[in-house]
Amino acid sequence: DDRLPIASHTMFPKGFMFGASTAAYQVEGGWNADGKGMSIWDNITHVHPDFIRTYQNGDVADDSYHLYKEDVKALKAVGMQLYRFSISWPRILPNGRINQINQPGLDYYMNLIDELLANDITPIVALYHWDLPQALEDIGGWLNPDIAQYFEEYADLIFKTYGDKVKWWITINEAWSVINGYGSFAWAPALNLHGTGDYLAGHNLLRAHGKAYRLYQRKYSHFGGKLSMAFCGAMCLPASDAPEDIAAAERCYQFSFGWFAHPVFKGDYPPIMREMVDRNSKAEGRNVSRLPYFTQEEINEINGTVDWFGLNYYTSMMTKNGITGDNPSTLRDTEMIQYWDPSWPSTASDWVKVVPQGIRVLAKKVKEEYGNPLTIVTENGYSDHGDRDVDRIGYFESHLAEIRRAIYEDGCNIVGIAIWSIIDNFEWKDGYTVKFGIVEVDFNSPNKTRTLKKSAYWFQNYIAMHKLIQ
Ligand code: GBH
Repeated sequence: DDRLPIASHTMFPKGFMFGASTAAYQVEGGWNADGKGMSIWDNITHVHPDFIRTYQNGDVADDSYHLYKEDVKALKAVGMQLYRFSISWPRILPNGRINQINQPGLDYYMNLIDELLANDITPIVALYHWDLPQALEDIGGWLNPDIAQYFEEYADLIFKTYGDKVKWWITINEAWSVINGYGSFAWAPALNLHGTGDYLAGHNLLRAHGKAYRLYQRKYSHFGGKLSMAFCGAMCLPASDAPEDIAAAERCYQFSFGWFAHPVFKGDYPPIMREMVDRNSKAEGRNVSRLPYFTQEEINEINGTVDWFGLNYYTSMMTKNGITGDNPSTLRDTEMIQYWDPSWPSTASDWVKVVPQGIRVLAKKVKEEYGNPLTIVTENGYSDHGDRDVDRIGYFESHLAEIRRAIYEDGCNIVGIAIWSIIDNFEWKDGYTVKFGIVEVDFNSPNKTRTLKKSAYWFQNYIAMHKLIQ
């Protein structure tokens, strides 16, 4: 047995993988280099610079487009065995469609993958981490049902090109964040179609994922890769023992993680979500529910389309029964009121409080809901303004301890973690002032000098101390 009880208090199981994550728009820069097309984040930050609190953008970022070898060096220095990065769709297909392929874009990721493999670092590759080709947004983006096919065509090219070297795939990173761009002003493309556009976008994200998965099964299964989505949401803890608060926390889970995980594991939306949105739609005098229906064919296509569970966890929220939020909206449909427990420490991100026990509750929920899937924690991290790196160490220490409890005490099948993030990078609406890296990046230096922080040295030690010999 790999899971020696004697090691349970300190060690991770044999084979457990440590690694780190980034995303294309947040690190690459080279926004128009060598034939890359525009993404919705290039567009929104150029047209509306005030969309970002600091008026910054990802035009140059960490310049990983040119400096990826420095990133691999940093990963290697810390002793990381996994690197999770994303491919920029418009770097490969400048107009989003398969009729125009940008060879330098394909070469870039090939070089990165080869560099990783030469350093014994296993790539986990996400096809979509939010930088949609602007050309596709111009024809409706994730609201356009045809996007599922465009995504399939893009996935086909990616699997064909890198399939022999990449065994771990994520189709969509955080569909629940993507839909925020359709349901609010807060995220690109900022359409604010709350309670309608978000459900439509989510529907097409699921259809796109299903098509990419089936395509892999049909054409590329000989590569033996494993596909997933990376799921997210704040973990919802009931505000009290009252049954109505426990039920509200359950709805909260099903309207975030469950919205996307339930369909890909079980073929359709969580029943409670179906019921609430249908009921509210009807009460609003609509004949058609705001939450679209899958056809039977689509259900068959989507059902059973994850080989592993990509779990992103940063924080939790207290949840109680009640009604709030725009009418209509996903929040209002959920019928919940959320708040942070005042005892939870803050971070530099307004939405992240430090709640390590939440990751264990979440992992257990995933185990129970979906039959204990193979799980990798695909994101987990702590933000500061460059001033709280010691608290970052405490964050990781406590979350890793909860992950061990989830493994040994709850029997969760967690086999690795890719923390957010190896390097400081473009933190979306917070620009470069909010930092998640364990490696500092000097954004003012021309070569974006990378310097290991204390937390990087801590991680190096931690990995050495907590891994059972392979
Ligand atoms: C992850 O998202 C992302 O995958 C990663 O790219 C990111 O850098 C990392 O977290 C750290 O932020 O502006 O108030 O509307 C985590 C989920 C989704 C949380 C978007 C913040 C917007 C908050 N995030 N959400 S707001």
